[in-house]
Amino acid sequence: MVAPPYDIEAVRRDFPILEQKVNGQALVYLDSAASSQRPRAVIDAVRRHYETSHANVHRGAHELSVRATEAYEDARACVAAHIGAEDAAEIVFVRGTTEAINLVAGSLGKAHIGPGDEILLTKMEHHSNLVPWQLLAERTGATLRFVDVSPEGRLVLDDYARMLSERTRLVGVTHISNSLGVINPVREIAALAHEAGAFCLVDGAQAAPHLALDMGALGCDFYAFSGHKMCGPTGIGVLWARRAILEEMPPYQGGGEMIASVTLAGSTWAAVPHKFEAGTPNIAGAVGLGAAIRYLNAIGLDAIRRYETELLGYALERLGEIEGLRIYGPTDERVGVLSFTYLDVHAHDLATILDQRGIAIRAGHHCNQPLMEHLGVDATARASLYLYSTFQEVDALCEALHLAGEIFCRSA
Ligand code: 7TS
Repeated sequence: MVAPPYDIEAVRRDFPILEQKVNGQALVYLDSAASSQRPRAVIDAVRRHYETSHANVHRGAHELSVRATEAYEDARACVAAHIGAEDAAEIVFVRGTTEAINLVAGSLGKAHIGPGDEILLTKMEHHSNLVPWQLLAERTGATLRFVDVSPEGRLVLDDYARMLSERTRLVGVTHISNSLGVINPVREIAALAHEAGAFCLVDGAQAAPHLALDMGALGCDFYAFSGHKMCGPTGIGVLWARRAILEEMPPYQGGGEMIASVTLAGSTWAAVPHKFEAGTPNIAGAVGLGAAIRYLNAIGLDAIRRYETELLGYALERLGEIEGLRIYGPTDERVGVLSFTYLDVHAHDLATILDQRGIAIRAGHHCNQPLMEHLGVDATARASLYLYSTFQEVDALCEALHLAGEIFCRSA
């Protein structure tokens, strides 16, 4: 084992929640793909905002409102720099990935997608990159089509290239699957979508926590992610889109903050991104997300990726030694989101047994029901790793799985 690229013990001390015992055992938190934990830097930034700077934004009539507006817009600039956006106006704050995708479906979808048009998705999409398009298809008469997933757990790219046509209006794809852990070649996917004249939306919920992102290099049109999976608060997320596209899109929700002027006869819209931020936004959430990004960058996403890759290799090896355990997804081009089935133990029973030992994993369909059907399972257990996960935690997981296997075999 090579020395970790950062001081893992110091990083763990940054996360107060990890210090506790659960069910009498040291907490082993392996559910970061559902929601990561927050470092003290984020908790403190949110507390400081409420203690010193909170007021409503963009109203500017008094000092606190000016401070709150500056903090909110600073967070936007921080996100823009972090993902290589050309302009902070390309960052729309939303509740999370789900709302970002609903925004695109509700706005661009309504304006640009009609009967006979096709929306091309994949069989590995999270429900939040599927159901908004189903709703849109119902309303508009558009057709949804789905790129296949290979037995190894990768997108079948030949299939994708064949399915694209002049009818394809939008391609929606997850950057990293929340069940298979696979990293999809989104740059190539976006380039092919553009050749066919389609927009490309990337669901970055599982990628933003792990990968250094550069919107210019990726080449997609929309990129969505959530703060709470990358050490930030819940209820804050980001839709990035090219400014020219955002300017063309009609508003998503109406209300305060998003207008230039209102009369009883009609309204005109504020400039982007405010046109898409109706109502009082999650100001403290944005401040917390800015703090999370600064925290991750202080460690370095490349260092985090190197450490996680090392840890993932170890986890794949150790889990691979357990008889009767099957891991889904490829062994390379992936992150440490590890879905598995074990003997005939139901995933929920497995999660309960592990929880008794203080080990938190997720069990279920992971909002991936069509993918589960494709894999021929109802549910999987899922252990997910992040920058604060350790080799000892992987050992604890494997030990607990051995124990669960023994209990199961005795009772079977
Ligand atoms: N897309 C992907 C790929 C996701 O993994 C998730 C959440 C979402 C979208 C939705 O994000 P939200 O923040 O708007 O809820 N995934 C999971 C998960 O795997 N377990 O819990 C939530």
